[in-house]
Amino acid sequence: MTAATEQGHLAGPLSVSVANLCRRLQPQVSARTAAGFAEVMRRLGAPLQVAVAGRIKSGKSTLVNALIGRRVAPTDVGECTRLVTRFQYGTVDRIEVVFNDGRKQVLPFAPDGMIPAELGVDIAEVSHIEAYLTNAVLQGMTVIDTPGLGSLDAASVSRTEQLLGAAKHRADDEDEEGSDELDDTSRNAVAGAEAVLYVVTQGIRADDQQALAAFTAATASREAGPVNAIAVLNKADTIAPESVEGADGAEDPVWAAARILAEKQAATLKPRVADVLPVIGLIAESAESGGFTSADAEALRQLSTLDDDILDTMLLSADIFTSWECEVPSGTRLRLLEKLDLYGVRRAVTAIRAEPRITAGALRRTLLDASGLAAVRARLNVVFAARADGIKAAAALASVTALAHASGDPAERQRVHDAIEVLLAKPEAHQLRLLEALTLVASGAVDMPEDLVEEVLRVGSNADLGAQLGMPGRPRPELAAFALERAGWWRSFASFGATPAQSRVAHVVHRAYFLIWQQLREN
Ligand SMILES: Nc1nc2c(ncn2[C@@H]2O[C@H](COP(=O)(O)OP(=O)(O)OP(=O)(O)O)[C@@H](O)[C@H]2O)c(=O)[nH]1
Ligand SMILES: [Mg+2]
Repeated sequence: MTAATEQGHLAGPLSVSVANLCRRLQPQVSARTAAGFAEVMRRLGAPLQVAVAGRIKSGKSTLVNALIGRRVAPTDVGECTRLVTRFQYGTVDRIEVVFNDGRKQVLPFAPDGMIPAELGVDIAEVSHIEAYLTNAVLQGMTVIDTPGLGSLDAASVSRTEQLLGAAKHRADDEDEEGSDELDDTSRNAVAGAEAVLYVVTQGIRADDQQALAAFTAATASREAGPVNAIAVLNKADTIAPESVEGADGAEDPVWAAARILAEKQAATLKPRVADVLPVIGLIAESAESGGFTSADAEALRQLSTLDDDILDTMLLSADIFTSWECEVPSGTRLRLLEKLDLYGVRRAVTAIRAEPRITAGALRRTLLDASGLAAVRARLNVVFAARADGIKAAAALASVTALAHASGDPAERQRVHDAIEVLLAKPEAHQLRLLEALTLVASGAVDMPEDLVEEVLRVGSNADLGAQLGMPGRPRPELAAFALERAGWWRSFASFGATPAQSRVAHVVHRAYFLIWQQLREN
């Protein structure tokens, strides 16, 4: 493999520098470390690796399907829910089962287009599944579905923990002489996810916190958090509004309750995540993946003609909804429940009553809007896509450090350490400090006025210079003048009027503006 193909599409200048560092050091380190570096370079060129994690049955796979826009991950049952599955972009749809010994076996998708529920292989020997899809979303990120944490099955928990970087490194690393295969430590170091979409439901438990902590400690070279973790409160539709103070009486009490709960949970999960977004994964999946059909719309239209009282009674519980005597066949009603659940059915009926001639397509869009998926997508873009360079580079540097550490050769460790020091002094490495500042500000560890928080978050994205300055599409001279002005403002804020903690952040932001100004002047 040549350096050029290894580099693929690197996320930005910092990733390029880290890849160059790996390539330069490769001939100077042991064969085993060099193999690890090759893996780090390969991953730097790949899209951001986003793990969808959370407790068992929290709706992870459902959300994965909604994000990809295709029902491809099995939900509810089947042995695949106990395996890590990586959904990534490929030019041909295919499934590869990867075994613990490195062997691979190609499998076809099931007739319904999903990963088969049963693989027909010994699952104890399976490391994970690679699923390749020709899907535009996956060009921007690899989505990793994980088995539920807190499940009864120890093997699937350990698979997820390994992915999230929580697996304990083997203490008694017996050396396999002369082997240039990756040992467990190295494999863990390079295999971890770079960002996590954390799925919680109504109750947050201690192991939720632990999993997030383990992830943040393992993925970034420094203490990370809200920079590479997003949390969603899934199954928002199942929250009983009367159980949440302040939700009753709102126009949509269920969403009001979800918002209040999500805010409370954000306080609990701080500073691991900046905030928690409510979402209804099930409705999002049905609306986005073609699950919601015109036959469903027709059945809902029929239901909407029922008397209010009758419908209210039917919607009290799933049992009543399916067993009630009514024109719509009970099998059809069961199908509606599986796709939308009670809240979705009610939402759809309300939409039809408000606009009786609504088309099936418009109804689908209404349901999609009601699911909250758009906000999750938008946040993924801001938080992950725009910061991919910094996030990927930080993860790669953490891996490089771990690899050097695991080599057991002090000279090698020193060489790698020195190279990293040189890299950290370069202008593009300023992004790492900026990510750190973002973490402090977004998590509330450093208090800032709301408008300054927003500005820090904006500058900390690397979407494009105009967007970073909050003036997309403006001419360069105008952008340059603004960057210079803000650089000056943050410098004086750092010197006067700021607390010591604010001042440290302000220096970083000042330098960020200064670097943007330099870039604008150069070309
Ligand atoms: N009402 C409702 N049900 C949901 C929602 N999201 C998922 N579900 C249901 O919850 C069940 C579990 O969903 P999965 O997506 O399989 O959950 P998971 O976290 O992947 O489960 P494991 O992989 O087994 O840990 C399924 O029956 C889904 O239909 C939601 O937003 N609302
Ligand atoms: Mg699952």
